[in-house]
Amino acid sequence: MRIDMLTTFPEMFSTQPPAALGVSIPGRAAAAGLVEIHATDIRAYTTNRHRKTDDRPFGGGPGMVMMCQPLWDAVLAVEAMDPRPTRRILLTPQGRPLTQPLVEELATLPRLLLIAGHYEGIDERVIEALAPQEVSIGDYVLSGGELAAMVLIDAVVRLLPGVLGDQESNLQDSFSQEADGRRLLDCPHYTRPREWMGREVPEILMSGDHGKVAQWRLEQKLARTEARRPDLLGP
Ligand code: 9D3
Repeated sequence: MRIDMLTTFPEMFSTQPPAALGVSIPGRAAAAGLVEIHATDIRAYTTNRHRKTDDRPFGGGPGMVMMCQPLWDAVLAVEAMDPRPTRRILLTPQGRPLTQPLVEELATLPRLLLIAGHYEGIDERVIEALAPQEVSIGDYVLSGGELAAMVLIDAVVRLLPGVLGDQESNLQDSFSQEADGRRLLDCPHYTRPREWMGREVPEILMSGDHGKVAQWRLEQKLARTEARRPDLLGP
């Protein structure tokens, strides 16, 4: 998969350690060539004397608004760098919430083009013209779309074929599906020692009965989901 990131902070998207996308699973995926992440500075596509990407909002008010021209030209130029069609995605608080089903769909595509704003907003006319899919990562306020884009990249890349080893298989994650398609929170996990500061590991995990262990884990997942995230279980 090729991922293009359009941003005024391209240096945030390094795939070399110790950058966030340069270590752990995304770092390994990049090193193995399973994903190519290209960060493009929107500022490189400015045509004005001061290389400005933003301007004051019509109608007044605080903050600055990203201008149409640099972003439009950057998108068209970056798309022309590779023949594979892009899914255009704008990271914005107004977007559709990112969920595991959306992540799974994005992981099947050959090429993503992610756009992050680091301003109060982006001129609505260039959003209309680009018609990107608008995505949010949740109901809290970030300083810009870059960290949201990194969250999306991390979630997608770990699903690409060949990225996860058997040891890290995603089949049993939080938000992955049970055999019946339900998405549940994960069960508790334990490792050695058997007793730590007076706390014991649940006896059943020591029994060697794999059927009983699987049943206990499912019960734990259900109980936790009901207690912490009843919204996941539906009406
Ligand atoms: C305080 C400014 N807000 C006024 C109502 C608007 C606003 C503009 C830009 C709030 C945040 C941002 C920057 N955030 C993102 O670009 C962003 C984001 C987020 O803040 N939360 C969750 N997902 C995302 S995706 C992009």
